[in-house]
Amino acid sequence: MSRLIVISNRVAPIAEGKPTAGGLAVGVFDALKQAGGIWFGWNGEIVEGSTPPDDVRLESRDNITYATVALARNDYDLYYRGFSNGTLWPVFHYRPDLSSYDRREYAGYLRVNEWMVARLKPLIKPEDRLWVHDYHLLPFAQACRRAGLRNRIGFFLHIPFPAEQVMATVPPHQELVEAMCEYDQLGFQTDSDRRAFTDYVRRRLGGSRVVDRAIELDGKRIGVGAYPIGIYPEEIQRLSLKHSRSRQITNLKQGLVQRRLMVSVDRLDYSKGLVERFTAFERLLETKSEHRGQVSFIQIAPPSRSDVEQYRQIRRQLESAAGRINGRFSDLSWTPLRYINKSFDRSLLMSLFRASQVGYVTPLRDGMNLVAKEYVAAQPPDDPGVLVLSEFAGAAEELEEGALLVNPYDPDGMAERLHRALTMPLPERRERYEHMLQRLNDNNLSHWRDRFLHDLQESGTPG
Ligand code: GDG
Repeated sequence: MSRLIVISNRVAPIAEGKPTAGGLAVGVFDALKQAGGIWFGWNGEIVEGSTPPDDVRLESRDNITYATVALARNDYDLYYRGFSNGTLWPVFHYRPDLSSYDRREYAGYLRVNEWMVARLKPLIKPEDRLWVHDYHLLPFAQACRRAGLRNRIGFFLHIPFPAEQVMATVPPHQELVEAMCEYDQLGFQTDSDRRAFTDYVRRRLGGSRVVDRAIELDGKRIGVGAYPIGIYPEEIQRLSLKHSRSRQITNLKQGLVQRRLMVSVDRLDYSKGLVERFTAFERLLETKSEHRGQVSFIQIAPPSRSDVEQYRQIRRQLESAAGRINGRFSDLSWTPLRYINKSFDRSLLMSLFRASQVGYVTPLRDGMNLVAKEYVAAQPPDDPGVLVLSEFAGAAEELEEGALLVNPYDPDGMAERLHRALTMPLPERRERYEHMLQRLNDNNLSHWRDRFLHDLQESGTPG
């Protein structure tokens, strides 16, 4: 089999032969280990100034070569902080109001994509397959073609693809979608995202024809599919048991006595709907007084992208909401909300999921949301908790029959669903859990990877 070359903005840090980060990193790592190949991308290092160091750091372990580059401060500002996270991220999450556009940043984004291709090119053999990940690298294939690379190239978008009119708020939208059409195979998280993309191509890029799971554009056929990313449920179940007798979880359970626990874990990001979630929890305590003193809500939110203003703003809003709720409802022996701004060990998180009666996962928009899937997989099968899930998370397309779906813009509706989750009888909880677990097993992480790589293999006409 030909080598696999994975390209992502960040190359995940590796500890003890396994990536320390969640879903994507583990899936990519396993695929690479099987096929053998290269993982190329930024190593997280920023070098002061405007000239990036040209050297590629190579490190080989197992079957994988990690090929990483540092970014110049100027490129980090334009490509990463600017166009990727200041323009694309908000628009792709349906928040054009939070997006800002600057031509210099866009030019920097294109330039960094080309620069990365130039660094990677000497490492590529003609028969290698390339698999590019996420919105930082939309024009990567175009830059590859311009550099003369004729390999098969696939792309997977981890975040939503917005509806045509929303996409059109990014000034160079057409150029970007045309650049995406230089890939041989495109992958989206859900069928709605796939449709949003093909709608754009059909309506805006004249002369194209959308056929079954592919688009034809200027005589070229581009595969377009939905590949919902999964997890390894058994691994999560195993991790969730690792800490079940640890001091931290035991202390937590002792502190709760008869209380019920609700848990949320998100990067601190406005797309995750944390303010709306806090408001709905407050509404629950207002309207259903029986939960006062009885329910504890733990929100873990490690800070992210704190050098982008919108992220600093959301942090201030949450601090104020958490203070208000606790000020209003706490008493001497009960604090309703524990809002924690730091990250935790993965297995401790999974044990916390297991110890919680409600997984409260309510993004305003999310490509998939792996926390929702991990919460389900971590449950004790004989006494599972309930997943309260936003209808705007990609995961809702797979879990709609088992989860209690909510509209995160409706605080009263959310409070009602929370009440229902907290009072749901065991037989219903079990039935819902078994349904969801079945879906997670049917579409685990290997399935996601294999389906994408299979379609990439069948796609395009390289050479
Ligand atoms: C993007 C898309 C899509 C969180 N806090 C800690 C921690 N985590 C882990 C979670 C989970 C992962 O990070 C987060 O994944 P999500 O899917 O929830 O969200 P994004 O980071 O926004 O990811 C998303 C995903 O890509 C994959 O395609 O699902 O829609 O936005 O695994 O458990 N892990 C540890 N400590 C923490 O404090 N160890």
